[in-house]
Amino acid sequence: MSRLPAAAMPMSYLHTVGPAADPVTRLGWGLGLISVAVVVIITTLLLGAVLRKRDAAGQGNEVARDGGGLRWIYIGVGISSVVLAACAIWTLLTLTAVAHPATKPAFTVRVTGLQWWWRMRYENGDAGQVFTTANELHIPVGQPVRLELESGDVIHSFWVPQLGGKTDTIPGQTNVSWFQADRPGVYRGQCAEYCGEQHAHMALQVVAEPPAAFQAWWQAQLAAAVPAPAAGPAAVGAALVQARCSACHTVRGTEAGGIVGPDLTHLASRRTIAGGTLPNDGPHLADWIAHSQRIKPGTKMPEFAFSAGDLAAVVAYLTTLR
Ligand code: HEC
Ligand SMILES: [Cu+2]
Repeated sequence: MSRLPAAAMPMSYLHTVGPAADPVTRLGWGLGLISVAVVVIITTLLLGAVLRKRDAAGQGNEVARDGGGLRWIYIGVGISSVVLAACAIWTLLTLTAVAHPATKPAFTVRVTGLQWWWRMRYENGDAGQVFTTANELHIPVGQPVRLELESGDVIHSFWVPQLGGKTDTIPGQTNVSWFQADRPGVYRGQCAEYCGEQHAHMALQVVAEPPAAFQAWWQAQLAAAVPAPAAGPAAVGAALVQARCSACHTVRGTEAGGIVGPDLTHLASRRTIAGGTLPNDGPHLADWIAHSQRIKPGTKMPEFAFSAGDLAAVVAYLTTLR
């Protein structure tokens, strides 16, 4: 069972790509450099003072006698105060800059943290334009997206380091945030608040696409699931999914309407499954259905002891759900 190579999805807050994150990165570097400069200057002055005092030894302490020491203390406190005040002002300006997007967000996604995956509900004012997916957010490049963050169980924290800071998801509360990706790409995110056994397997991906590609994705997600074929393995699989999986999973356009697990209507369009734990392909789907408790011990997805034929049929059906 191969895990996803970490290098496939960079996750670095030093390489940010949007206006909700860039000012914070600049501030971080700025405060870091100022701190280094302060250490270097203080060390130099201190060494200078020690060496000078040694030279002056034996000739009486001039500095103490003419009161010059006190003057230097005033100058030192003055310089420190100005530098600290400048840092505080820069920090406040940065917080203001990332608090709200410059333009109206394109749409809102309601992200729910759950043990141990992310439900993502795209809202668009119009009830007919709402759909739900899991662990993979698609956004148009260069446009701010509003996020409503909530939890279905314990406290989680939503964090996509290249796009913005962390925001907790707290039961009974909705936290509002936003982000924007200025370059197309796939940005990895991760739950950043310990939330139980499989906290480490609660990742997500943000796929930033040119607006046309995003629109195509959006339209495809709005559609109901591809109907199951009338015969063959996928038809057998569709019946098994109705019988065994529909209590927890939704496949829009069928009778499966469960909401305990991820919406499977367009499962095959996603890159990964189970909170970024496995690549989304036939062998890994089969592995997940048969051994979910071995792959993610404690997950609410039970294991199924299907015959080899039935397992292959279920997977055949799931891979049609483009
Ligand atoms: C008791 C509820 C329950 C049942 C029954 C159930 N699942 Fe799940 N399923 C879940 C939960 C919860 C998750 C999310 C687990 C995680 O990522 O930790 C999940 C995740 C999945 C995923 C990964 C989806 C994604 O986008 O990450 C697939 C595929 C899946 N289930 C298929 C099935 C199939 C096929 C069946 C029936 C044979 C089934 N499930 C039955 C609860 C259930
Ligand atoms: Cu979590």
